[in-house]
Amino acid sequence: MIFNFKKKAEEKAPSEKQGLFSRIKQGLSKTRHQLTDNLASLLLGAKVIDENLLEEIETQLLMADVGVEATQEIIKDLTGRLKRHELTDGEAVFAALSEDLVKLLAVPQVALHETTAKPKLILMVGINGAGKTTTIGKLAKHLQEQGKTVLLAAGDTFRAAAIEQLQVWGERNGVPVIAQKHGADCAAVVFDALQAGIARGVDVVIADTAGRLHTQSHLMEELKKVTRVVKKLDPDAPHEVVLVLDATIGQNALQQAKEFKQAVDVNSLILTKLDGTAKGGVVFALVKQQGIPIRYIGVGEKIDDLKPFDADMFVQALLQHDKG
Ligand SMILES: Nc1nc2c(ncn2[C@@H]2O[C@H](COP(=O)(O)OP(=O)(O)O)[C@@H](O)[C@H]2O)c(=O)[nH]1
Ligand SMILES: [Mg+2]
Repeated sequence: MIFNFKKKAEEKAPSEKQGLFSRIKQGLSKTRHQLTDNLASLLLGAKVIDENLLEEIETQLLMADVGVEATQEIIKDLTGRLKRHELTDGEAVFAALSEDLVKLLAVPQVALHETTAKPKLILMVGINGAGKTTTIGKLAKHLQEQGKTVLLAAGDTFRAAAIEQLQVWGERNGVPVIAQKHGADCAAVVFDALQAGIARGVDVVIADTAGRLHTQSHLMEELKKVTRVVKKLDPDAPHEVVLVLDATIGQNALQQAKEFKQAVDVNSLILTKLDGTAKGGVVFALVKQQGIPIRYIGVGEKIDDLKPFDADMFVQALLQHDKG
């Protein structure tokens, strides 16, 4: 009963929102088992709410990869509440924690396609295997469902298979894919695609790029070149640079984000593979460190497994204890 304090998203929700909620909840099950089940037994068993209990909460947050900075911020707030005698029971602690977690995620959540630019150019960056190409396939479908026309650019010219992989997603979604040969200049491919997008009047052009390590400076230079070249067609392009990060790497995602941000002007994040990890707390660490919004999260390999990120819903899905 204790953890039923807040079911806003579910109660208010029309069935579509409820479906989204349960899918996110399901996708977060590993992290939830790690974090929420442990918190639940801690708080349900707590006879007194004191600093020792807060220390145990701290450990649980760190173990779920919430990160040192974000965890300290939460514990500082809880300590303050404890001193003000606001934390009278486990339920109050849980409610406060939930509030703090939502607050951590409170950076402006601008819709991906909110710009008036047409086409809007979205550049997907990230290391190999992060989930860029798959995410593009999913995002294309999501945008189409919202009535947007989409065109894809096979900008990962480094690996031959990557071009084919994107073409498969293009076919699956019935959207055109602009591609050149394996080894072609990525900037040229993206330029062509944006030009085609302008000529065809499409709403969104999504460009794939080669996976690179942040230590590979030539690849980082190539990325900068892409962002320079497209400005010849639209001085505001790329309108969004999305860094795709694999959630299963936990805290290592922080360093990756830092390095990418040094090379290009990353302005949003997509976190993939949350379904495959107990380290989903990295969401909080990333937003705290980067101060940029998470747009979407990946909760599976299928085309419908990309979900818009909503801080409130995410925290509720994470903290909802099944035995409630
Ligand atoms: N479980 C799971 N797998 C994912 C998710 N997103 C991507 N993948 C898988 O991660 C692998 C690498 O994806 P890919 O798009 O090729 O990565 P890229 O190298 O960055 O383009 C593939 O096997 C995808 O199916 C996700 O949200 N959940
Ligand atoms: Mg790829």
